[in-house]
Amino acid sequence: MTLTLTTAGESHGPALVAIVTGLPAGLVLERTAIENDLRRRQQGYGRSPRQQIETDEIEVLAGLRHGRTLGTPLALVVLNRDHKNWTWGMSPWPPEGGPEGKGKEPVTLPRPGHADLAGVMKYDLSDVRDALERASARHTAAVVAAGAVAKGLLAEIGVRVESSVVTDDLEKRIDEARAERDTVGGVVEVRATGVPPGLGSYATKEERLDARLAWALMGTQAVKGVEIGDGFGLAALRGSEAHDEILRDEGGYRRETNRAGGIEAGVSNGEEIVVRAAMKPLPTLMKPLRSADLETGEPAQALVERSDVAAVEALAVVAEACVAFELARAAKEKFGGDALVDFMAAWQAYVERIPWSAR
Ligand code: EPS
Repeated sequence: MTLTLTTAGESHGPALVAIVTGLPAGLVLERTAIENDLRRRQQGYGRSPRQQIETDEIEVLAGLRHGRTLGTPLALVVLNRDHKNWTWGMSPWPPEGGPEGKGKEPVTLPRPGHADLAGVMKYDLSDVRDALERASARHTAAVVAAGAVAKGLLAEIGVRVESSVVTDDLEKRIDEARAERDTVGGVVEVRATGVPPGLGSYATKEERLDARLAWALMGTQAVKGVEIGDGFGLAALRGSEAHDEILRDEGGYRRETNRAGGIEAGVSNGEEIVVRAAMKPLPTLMKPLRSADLETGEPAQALVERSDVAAVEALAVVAEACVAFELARAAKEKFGGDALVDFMAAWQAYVERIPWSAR
């Protein structure tokens, strides 16, 4: 059984939900580790005042007993504290009483760069809110919760996943953009150590680890580019400069360089996994771009509402979660196991068989 993640939840609805299936039984989950990642995602320079309203915590509804997974679907909930301001506007059922609170006026001014215009056309909507609520990056709280669980499984086999922001001078860029009522993006990097060779496969496109990482990252709000290792830079090099020569010593096979970012032919090669994601500037602008009113068709300025100036530091944490989940999924496919002991035994036997030492 592979790992799967299903999420549900709107930005200002009652809650976000994450259901993870395929976890082996007997994995100890640390509540503090999950909530620590949720906290990290909320921090970062340039975030919106929304983050002062939210204090993301998880509730576990299923799949865990006394801190250990049962091998059954794990259901996690992150409540939206801001929902109390939207109880009429985001009521799942037809609301009782008169319109009150936020979300009572329909949004008809689509923002360039957001889901707004495509969403209303695709789903036959008249209120942009029906599209933007699910498209919102608030969703990434559920992804981070699931990623923290995946990191717990990976830690059992010595895999560590960390992230950072690569873009320089981010605070200065954010300050300047805020002063000009604008937004900025940036680039984040995720590195995973201890990943054994052989995760993913060249056998089919779907199994390729690089394709899976790119899918997971590109499926994250505001990501417009993904590269593995030296990625786009490799295109300018000669083959003799681009590939990582194979050396052999008493520890096994190793490379002196890692331009491939730890993946060759869609398979991990035992080196550090290095992945980058590029985030576009956020589309909700205090200085709005040109748009058209959906009701009248007349030229108008796009919707202006509370938002982040930048969420690049948050994306680093989200990207870390995405990479962790995909690595855990690939590890679960390789080592199997209904119980953690079986997963561990298969991993142990494998790393003893191959000439490789962790890095
Ligand atoms: C988002 C808009 C903002 C962000 C939100 C993503 O939300 P709001 O409209 O409530 O201020 O704060 O991100 C989060 C709430 C979060 O927890 O990351 C958007 O349009 O994508």
